[in-house]
Amino acid sequence: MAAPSKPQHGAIGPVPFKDVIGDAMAQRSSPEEEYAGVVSSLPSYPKLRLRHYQGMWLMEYTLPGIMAIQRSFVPRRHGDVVLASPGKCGTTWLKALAFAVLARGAYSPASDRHPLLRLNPHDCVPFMEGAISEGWGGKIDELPSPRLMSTHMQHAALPKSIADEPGCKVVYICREPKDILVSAWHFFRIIEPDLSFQEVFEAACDGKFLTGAIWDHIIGYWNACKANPEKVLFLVYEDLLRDPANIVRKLADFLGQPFSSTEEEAGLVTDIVRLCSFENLKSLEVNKMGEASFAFPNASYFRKGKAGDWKIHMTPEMVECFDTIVKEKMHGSGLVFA
Ligand code: PAP
Repeated sequence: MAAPSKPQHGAIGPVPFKDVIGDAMAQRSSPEEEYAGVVSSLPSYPKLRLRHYQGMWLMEYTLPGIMAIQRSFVPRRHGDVVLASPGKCGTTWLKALAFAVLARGAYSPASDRHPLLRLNPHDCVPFMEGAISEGWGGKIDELPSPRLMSTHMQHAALPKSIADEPGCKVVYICREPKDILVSAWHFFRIIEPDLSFQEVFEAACDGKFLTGAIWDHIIGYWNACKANPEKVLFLVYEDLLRDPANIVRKLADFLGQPFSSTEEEAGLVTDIVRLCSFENLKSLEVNKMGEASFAFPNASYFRKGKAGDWKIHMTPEMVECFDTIVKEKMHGSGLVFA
């Protein structure tokens, strides 16, 4: 196993978030107390640990972070990159790919010292509202530019500094909504073993999901991408499964770091795809054991890694009901999940 290499003073981002946190537990500060009163006064849906805030049902533990971001998120010069998703759509994969693409100058994707070989992708790219809720806001501020971060916030909930700031790019990933439900159920069962798929399904039909109504989440970023494709890149997990190399090139172009012909000839795209593949990441020691944050083991981020698992979890009635809702909600958007 490669030895950890701490980011050097004056380092260029992105650098692994966990290396910046280091052993600085003492420097942790929490906005939780400040927002605790507000959060506890919000309507709750205990089964999924949700609270109703700004018209959305959201994971309770992320709310202090969301409130802090909305109040005071400051872009760090130009170049911040925010990876966004409703959750359970391949965020872990996107984090690995974006980190490998943006950090390829410092870490060759073929190197046996690459940070993704010793750290879970969530430890390389901080989940903003989660990390801030846990008291790591100061450490996110410390990350060298360009910073790479992630969020599950809906587009309508983003502060202007992320949604409108031209220097802050957003990469969104979503997937077939029925697979989101299935993946979320398997994940959530780790902390709520008695939760049935039926319960997750009914809640989701009612707009109660971990990050707000799934369709609102997707449509928000879809419209933002249509309005400003230079600012928001809209990706779909199934496209990534079909042709990862193509999406990696698209990602690098969008982030202003296209692959040079020398890099193409050297096979960098293939190296990145291989490094971040489901099979490779899942097989790494760090991802077989160890806990990232929020009580979920690293292994829980690598379940099946395939499209269409809903077929073995949903009855024809469930499929019909959910497809009808999604179709209605997305009507007129031009977005269709095949
Ligand atoms: P998060 O919101 O908790 O971060 P996220 O990474 O968005 O989760 O989604 C997890 C899904 O991505 C899992 O799907 P599944 O439950 O249907 O299996 C997980 O297996 C899949 N996934 C994670 N990493 C990869 C990867 N490298 N390639 C393909 N799929 C992946």
